[in-house]
Amino acid sequence: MKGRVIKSTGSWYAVQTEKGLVQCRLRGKFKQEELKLTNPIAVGDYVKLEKEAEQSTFVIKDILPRENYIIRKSTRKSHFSHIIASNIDQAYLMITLKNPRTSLGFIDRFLVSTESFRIPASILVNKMDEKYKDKDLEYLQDIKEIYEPLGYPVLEISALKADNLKEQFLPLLSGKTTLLSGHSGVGKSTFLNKLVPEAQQATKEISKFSTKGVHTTTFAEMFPIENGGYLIDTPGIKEFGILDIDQYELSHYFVEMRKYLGQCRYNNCRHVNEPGCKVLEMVEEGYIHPYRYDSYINILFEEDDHR
Ligand SMILES: Nc1nc2c(ncn2[C@@H]2O[C@H](COP(=O)(O)OP(=O)(O)OP(=O)(O)O)[C@@H](O)[C@H]2O)c(=O)[nH]1
Ligand SMILES: [Mg+2]
Ligand SMILES: [Zn+2]
Repeated sequence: MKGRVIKSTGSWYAVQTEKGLVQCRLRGKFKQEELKLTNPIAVGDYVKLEKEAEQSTFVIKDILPRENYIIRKSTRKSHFSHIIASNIDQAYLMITLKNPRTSLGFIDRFLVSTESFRIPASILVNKMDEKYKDKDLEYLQDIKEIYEPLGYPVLEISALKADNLKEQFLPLLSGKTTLLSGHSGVGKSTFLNKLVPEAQQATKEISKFSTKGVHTTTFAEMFPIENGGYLIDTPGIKEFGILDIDQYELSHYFVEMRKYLGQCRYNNCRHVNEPGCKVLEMVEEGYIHPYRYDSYINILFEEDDHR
């Protein structure tokens, strides 16, 4: 029997099959793509099941090839990654302007991950019902000016207060598997509960003493939405992992750099300080945003450290 993993608690997996939801365990090891993973099976995976003798539970015998996946760095083991979810059609990165402020570097790491699989991504700026200082609103303006021209929609929302979320989002989510990700405390579960009221995911106020989220959601879970499709609520994350991307390949995942890549003098240009680099020229001339270029350099050298 085949099915799709919709929830994983580490030892048990809830798998949606034609015949309904079944609980499964894992037995044996699976060969993984060249990644060191803390979770062999992720939410979104398609799996093959076998019934356990004389029991109502199943065993996962095999995992079908993943079309794509998004990873984060493992919090416990360095050099290990954790798959947040797999086989997704589109990704929503939920961010906030303050408490906690989502950094541009964080947004760019996410977008590199989604671009590497050509997964369409949107940025949801949540908590827009709150009052903001000018400097926070300037930050919002920067975000719109940077990402909208690149083809990433920037949507201002209030998961808590808006009463038209279903009207706005159900048509966008229909028939698709959508990943919802972002820092802890930005409002992912609040958003999910508005769209899928049966979900009743726990949400929690951010501690007054610390602006860091408290990780209210601890496991990723897929929720079926009206008219078909799934929305995946995930635990807040500190840092996305970047797949094993070659240093000459990274620029392919910055959409605004892509079109200039054949035009550098050297075909092994990393766009750092090479003479005749078209990317550097375009940064200087203002066609590539300096903040995006900063993120590029940060990811390039940070990833270098791990080699
Ligand atoms: N003002 C305001 N508060 C919001 C909004 N959305 C969520 N919150 C509040 O933000 C806090 C965190 O919300 P959650 O939905 O638990 O956040 P989360 O992203 O699921 O957090 P984790 O599960 O820890 O990753 C709660 O107190 C929510 O009520 C919003 O649109 N406006
Ligand atoms: Mg949550
Ligand atoms: Zn170059």
